Amino acid sequence: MKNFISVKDIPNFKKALEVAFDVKKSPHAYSHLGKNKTLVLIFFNSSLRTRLSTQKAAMNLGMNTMVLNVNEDGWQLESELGVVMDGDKPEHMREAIPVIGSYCDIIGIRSFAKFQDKEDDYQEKILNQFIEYAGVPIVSMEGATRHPLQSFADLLTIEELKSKPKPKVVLTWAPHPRALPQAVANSFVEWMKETDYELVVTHPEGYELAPEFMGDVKVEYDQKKAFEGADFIYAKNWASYISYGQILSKDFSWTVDAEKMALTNNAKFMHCLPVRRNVVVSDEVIDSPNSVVVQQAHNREVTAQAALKMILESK
Ligand code: SN0
Repeated sequence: MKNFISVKDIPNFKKALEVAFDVKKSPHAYSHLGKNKTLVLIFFNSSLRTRLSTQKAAMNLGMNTMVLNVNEDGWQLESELGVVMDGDKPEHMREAIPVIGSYCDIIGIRSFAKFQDKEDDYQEKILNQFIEYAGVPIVSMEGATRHPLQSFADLLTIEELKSKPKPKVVLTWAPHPRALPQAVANSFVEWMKETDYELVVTHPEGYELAPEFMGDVKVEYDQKKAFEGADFIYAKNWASYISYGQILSKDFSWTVDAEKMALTNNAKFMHCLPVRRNVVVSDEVIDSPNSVVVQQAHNREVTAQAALKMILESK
């Protein structure tokens, strides 16, 4: 595997899952694979799980890691080509990226949707500049449109917990005080489409995800109907794609609560975290034994290690 940006980068989906199970069983079996190799993690946005799990994954493989929080510690980077740089950004990505690449063997990069320009976000302008100029493999730690490390962990979690070959998996929109990217939801749909699961997406009207991700995935606008018989409930807020970046609703009737969970087939509750309690999900649900958010977060380490291992092995 050269880069890890989307599910399409994985040469073999089934094999990738086997790698993840193997890494989970024996996290230290490949501690020489990354010897004398360095992973640089570049953050343009906040992180807790991604930073720690990816670093830990690299350490399990014997890699060295360096982390740069661009907005706090680095120079502000210009990304537009051809601009007169007389403003507040002292350095251009055109130099910064190959410089970073010269210090390491793999780069992880987090750069959320900016919600200024739909095309810029959906063309993954920042990630693609890294792919073009770094000279080393690039791992997305959440780009503008996808969060593949999250989706890989979501997949592993469902595989570990499913009690039938084709579970009903429901992705539900939930309210939120801020406009959040579509990346987690897009990516989840993209990965679930590679499985045999029954996938249903539910959200209020106006929150339709991009057609390039949804394809013919079933949308059920009635959240309660969507929940009926579900084996997994995956909650996530996202801002509107159609009215790009806007909050069209903060309707608390979409919060995942115990009453709605009672409609399911004793479903597991999933969320990528961080989660706003009693906005996205009630305390009662996230504190219940059916909540698997911590296992899901732990699997971030496992699948980051699987992804890094696949890259190191093909270098
Ligand atoms: C990010 C998102 O894409 O939704 C990262 C999720 C892994 N989430 C947030 O930025 C949440 C921030 C908030 O204010 O709750």
